[in-house]
Amino acid sequence: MERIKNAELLKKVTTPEAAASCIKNGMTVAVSGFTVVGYPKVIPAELAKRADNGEDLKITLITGGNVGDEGDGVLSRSHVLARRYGFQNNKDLRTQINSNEVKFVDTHVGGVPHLIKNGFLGKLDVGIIEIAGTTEDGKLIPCFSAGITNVIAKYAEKIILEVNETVPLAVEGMHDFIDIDRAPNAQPILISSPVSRVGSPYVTVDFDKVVGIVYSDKRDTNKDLAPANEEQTKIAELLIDFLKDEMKAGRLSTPLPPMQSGVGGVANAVLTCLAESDLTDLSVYTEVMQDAVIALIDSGKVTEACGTALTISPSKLDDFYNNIDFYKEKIVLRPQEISNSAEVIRRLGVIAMNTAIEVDLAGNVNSTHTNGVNLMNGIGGSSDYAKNAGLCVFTTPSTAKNGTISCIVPHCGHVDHTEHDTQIIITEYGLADLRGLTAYERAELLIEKCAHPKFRPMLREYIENAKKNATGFHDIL
Ligand code: 0RQ
Repeated sequence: MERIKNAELLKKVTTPEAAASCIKNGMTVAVSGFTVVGYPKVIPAELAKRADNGEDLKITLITGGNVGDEGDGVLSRSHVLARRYGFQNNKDLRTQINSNEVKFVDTHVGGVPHLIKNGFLGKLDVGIIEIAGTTEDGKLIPCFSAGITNVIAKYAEKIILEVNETVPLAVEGMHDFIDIDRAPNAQPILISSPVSRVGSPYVTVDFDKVVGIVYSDKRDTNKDLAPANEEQTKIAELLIDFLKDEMKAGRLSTPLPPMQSGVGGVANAVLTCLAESDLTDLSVYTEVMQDAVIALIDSGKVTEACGTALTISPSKLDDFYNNIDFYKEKIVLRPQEISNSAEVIRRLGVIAMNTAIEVDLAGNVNSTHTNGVNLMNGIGGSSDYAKNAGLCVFTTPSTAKNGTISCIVPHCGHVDHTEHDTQIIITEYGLADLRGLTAYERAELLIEKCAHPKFRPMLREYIENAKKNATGFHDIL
């Protein structure tokens, strides 16, 4: 079946070579997609081919979240990227960022639309948007992410569309787009629950800006998630027991406020353990929904969920596609400006659960750099949630690199989330509730509850030495 149902847009179908010809050396290009879904794959391959054939082609690339290997991987291996804004988690790109070949500006996910709309990143020359199809009146039906798609459609000077024929057209209706005006005219976002709809399922685009449409048969390259290990499961259990105690004490509502869960093994373990717990009437207000959210919906524990991307593992994809109408009632895909909106996160009292690389004795968290200097992925949306959450949780194994490095450290080599925002820290050894504690108290609790026993003497010694030399309130830290 023809996926472009609008006659005027249908005339714009062309070859990848012709469509990509509008992208020239030095331009700024923004692409749709978030995590490994909904990002263009055909045009990046075309740009890589041109660079491999000797063309001088370097671009600035803006994304909403990370994109799959056919985006960042293909472009970095062909040395097309000069500058990069947004979130990334590609190993080849990471190497080029850490060797300074690619200039990377780590950007809050929730803040990317603001940077584009206000021209803070310069002119947006070309936007590339992957879609499942269009409506008869030419509205765009995005794939399984929303990200910055609506912002690209509005602010890019030229648009290329990639129609992905592997994505079921039944995705239509899963999105809820709302265009927020620039301040001071930004309208309030009247979302009262994860699935309350305030906008349109479609993205509108000015036909005159569309310079080419290409078809794609390239599937999103997602991988099956590894099952949770013992350490991750222990962290998840500690968190769930804590949430139950908080509900009993009346500090958290029953049912719980919506939950946000970050990326990585611990984050997935938490959601998996929630599915096995006796907690019910759960809801999810997050950035990336993965398999565990589907499992929670299947088990009846989660009644509603929203995020800016829905990433399903290959082994679970057919089941999901076969039951998509069932899930469409319970899942909404929102643009990242809304999924990560401080206003909504604060009002709903979202429980933010993110992963740290290291936590220092004051409670500051580093989630982006190893050894203080090497970028791992980026801040992503972790701060959008951590800073505005009703409850802010960070988890980390107590050690890294086969137990050789303590993840509880005297000082973080790099700080992403300050002591003013972090509240609950959990490792496989225990949970430290830092709320209402002084810096001294926080340090002691983190050592006793969270640090690996073999690193506790070293951390205690640090505190004792610092105390001896203290001349002021915070000198120990
Ligand atoms: O290194 O890959 O060489 O083995 O860091 O660590 O334990 O595999 O952890 O996959 O859960 O990711 C914080 C990176 C955790 C992720 C982070 C090394 C470790 C390993 C990865 P290897 P693990 P995970 C909103 C939420 C920021 C974005 C975010 C992340 C590698 O969760 O990117 O929160 N967060 N987004 O060995 C040296 C230490 C270390 C260390 C770990 N202390 N020292 N190396 N490692 N701790 C949603 C989105 O934004 C999409």
